[in-house]
Formats: sequence, C-alpha cells, structure tokens
Amino acid sequence: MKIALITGITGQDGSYLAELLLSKRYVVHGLIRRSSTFNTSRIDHLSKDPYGSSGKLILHYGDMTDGSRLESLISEIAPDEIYNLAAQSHVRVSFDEPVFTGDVTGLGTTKILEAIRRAKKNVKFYQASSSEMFGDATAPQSLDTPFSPRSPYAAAKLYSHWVTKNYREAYDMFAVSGVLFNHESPRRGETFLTRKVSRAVARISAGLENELFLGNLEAKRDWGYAPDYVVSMWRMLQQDRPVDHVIGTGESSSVSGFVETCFSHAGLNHLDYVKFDPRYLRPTEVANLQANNEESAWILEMNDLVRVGLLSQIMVEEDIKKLHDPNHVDKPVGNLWQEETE
Ligand code: NAP
Ligand code: F7E
Repeated sequence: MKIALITGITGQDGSYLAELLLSKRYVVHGLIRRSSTFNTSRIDHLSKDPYGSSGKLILHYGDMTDGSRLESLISEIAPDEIYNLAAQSHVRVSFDEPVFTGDVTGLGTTKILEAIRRAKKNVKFYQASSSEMFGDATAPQSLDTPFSPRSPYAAAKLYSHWVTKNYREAYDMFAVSGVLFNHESPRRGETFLTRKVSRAVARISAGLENELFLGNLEAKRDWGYAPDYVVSMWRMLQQDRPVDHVIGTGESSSVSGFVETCFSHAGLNHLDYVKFDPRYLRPTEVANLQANNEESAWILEMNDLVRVGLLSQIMVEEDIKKLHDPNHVDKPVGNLWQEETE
C-alpha cells in the first residue's frame, strides 16, 4: 500500500484527490486545521470507505505556518507521496491578507520541502501551482510564457513554484509543479465565482433569493472540472522523471458568459437578477487565462475533459439537490475519473 500525505485535504481538490487515492488503495493522511466549527464536510463521506477499497484515511491537526509540526508529521508518516494543496487560495482575499497569504501559500511550501530534505527519504512532492502566476501575460499561456503575477496570492504561488524547482535541482528531489488553470465543481468554495453563481441560481429558482451581486464580468477564465485535474496531479507523480505541466482545457470563457449559461440551465434570464457591486473588484485584475497545454496533452486526454458547458450544468443541478438535502455529496463524473477509479 502506498502512503500519501495531502495538505489542504478539506478543500475542493483535497477531497477529490483523497477520494481518488483511496480508490487506489492508498493510505491517505490529511493535514487539517483546528477550527471552532466542523471543517471536514467535504471529506466526511470518505470515512465510510465508499470504494470498498480498504484504503485508509487518517487526519492530523496541523498548520502550514508550523514548520516543526510539518517536520515531525512527515518523519512519523513517512509518505511515498506528498500533495501540497493547502493555501489561502482566494485571490481577492489575498489583497486584504497579503502577509498571511505569503506565510501559508508561499513559505509553507518551503517548510515542507525542508522537512523532506531533512528526512532524507525518497518522497515524491507535488506543488499546486496556479495559472494566476501568468497574470497579464498574453493568452494562451504555457510553461514558456513569462510569469507576471498580479496579486499577493499569485506572487506567493510563484515563490512556491520557484522554490520547488530549486529543491528539485539543488537536492535531486522528485518535486513537480502542476500549473493548473481554474477548476471548479459542486465542492468549490461558495465565494469563488462559479460556485457563487451556481448556488445563487439554485436559490433564485427556488424563490429564496432574487438578486446576485458580482464584480468584473469581462474577465475570461479557462474553467475545467476539478475531478479531472486531480487525476493529473496523481499522474504527474507517476512519471519516470519530475516534469512540470500546465493543465487546462485550452478554451476560455467570460464571466458574463458563464453567468448567462448557469441561469439558462434553470430557465432564467441573468439580466433580471445580476447586479454590480464594486466590493468584488480587485485592485489589479487578470484579464484572460487560457491554457496552451500542447506539451501536457499526454497527462490528460483532452477529448475526455469535462468542459465548461457540462461543468456549469453539473454545478447548478448539484446545488439544486443540495437545497433539498444539505448532506448531499456529488459523485464525480467523466471518463478520466471512471478510468482511474474503476
Ligand atoms: P481550497 O478549496 O481553498 O482549499 C484550500 C485548503 O487549504 C483547505 O483545505 C484549507 O483548510 C487549507 N488551508 C488553508 N490555510 C491553511 C493553513 N494555514 N494550514 C493548513 N491548511 C490550510 O482550494 P482548492 O480549490 O482545493 O485548491 C487546491 C490548491 O490548488 C490550492 O493551493 C490552490 O491555491 C491551488 N490552485 C487551485 C486552483 C483552482 O482553480 N481551484 C487553480 C490553481 C491552483 P480549511 O478547509 O480549514 O480552510
Ligand atoms: O474569480 C471575477 C473575478 O475568485 C474568477 C482560485 O482558485 O483560480 C481561482 O482564482 C473571475 C475573476 O477565481 C466576482 O474578478 C466577478 O476575474 O472565482 P474567482 P480566480 O481569481 O480566477 C486560480 C487559478 C487560482 O489559483 C485561485 O486559487 O471572476 N468575478 N465577480 C468574481 N469573482 C468572485 N470570487 N466573486 C465575484 O463576485
């Protein structure tokens, strides 16, 4: 049985990745923060072993700012693979909390890499890099595109990206970065654009709300499906050599287009409900993110990806189900997921 450690296991990607690894009979260790309220709702269903795989899920309290805890955990667990997904991941919030974002999203990565180096063990390390690092670089973006971060979040991710490359080269570690473009799902945090919209559509169609306040509708994003992208994380650690990859669908859509489509899934006209609120604008915005993923196509079969039209439909339908049953948990769909979990 392989042993994996996932930081950020309670987040969107962490929950799908844990599910994927459990289906592959891994022993999955997850780092969780102590909080005064429950914060494990995305992974609670996994304690019941949904795949009958006898994989194990073990949770540990810890924080990305606490290097000594990370070091002792890594030496105690002795993982084969570490997926570093923990981050203050909200771009708008990173302007309000730039130092905290730097501590967690930036320096936290070095703390893990140092713990691996000191443990002197053969651990494969995955870093959750982000397309935000490209900032205002002309689309489409690939690993050859110069980085140009436009937020404290993007700057912190870029630091982590470079330090991962540095540890790979300096200490011959199997350390890779997946530069992932936006990926969404029914488990997406409620304050990110896609989920904010799908949730509002469900509530408006049920008569619970009648308006949705948004910021910049002009920005474009390359929106993919989170379960597909966690498959890419796992595959990156199964390569023979540590090679970074850009992961996206290769298509970008505007925020306004996404909003319009979501409302149309419920038979509604977005113009009747969407209002502008300047609080959701960012001091510096990223206009257009679109992946040029030619070099990474072999990691994910592009024809199998769930694309933005189906993604928005899944998200609206799942939010409608959640209104009726707050404990409802989505089942990942799509060819890639089926292929890896069968
Ligand atoms: P997410 O839902 O915001 O999850 C973030 C995770 O990090 C949560 O489990 C959170 O714990 C944990 N965390 C935050 N601060 C922490 C701290 N100080 N110590 C320990 N854990 C901490 O993010 P996601 O969408 O799953 O994304 C996963 C990773 O990929 C992140 O690093 C993100 O920046 C990166 N990324 C995401 C995308 C995307 O489109 N989703 C694209 C590119 C890169 P709590 O649950 O307790 O808050
Ligand atoms: O914004 C615009 C907003 O917050 C998308 C993170 O996972 O992906 C994510 O970062 C777009 C932006 O995601 C609202 O200005 C308009 O142009 O959903 P978002 P993001 O900033 O692209 C990258 C790849 C990551 O790595 C990050 O961790 O939508 N927008 N009105 C709005 N956005 C939000 N959140 N809320 C609004 O009301």
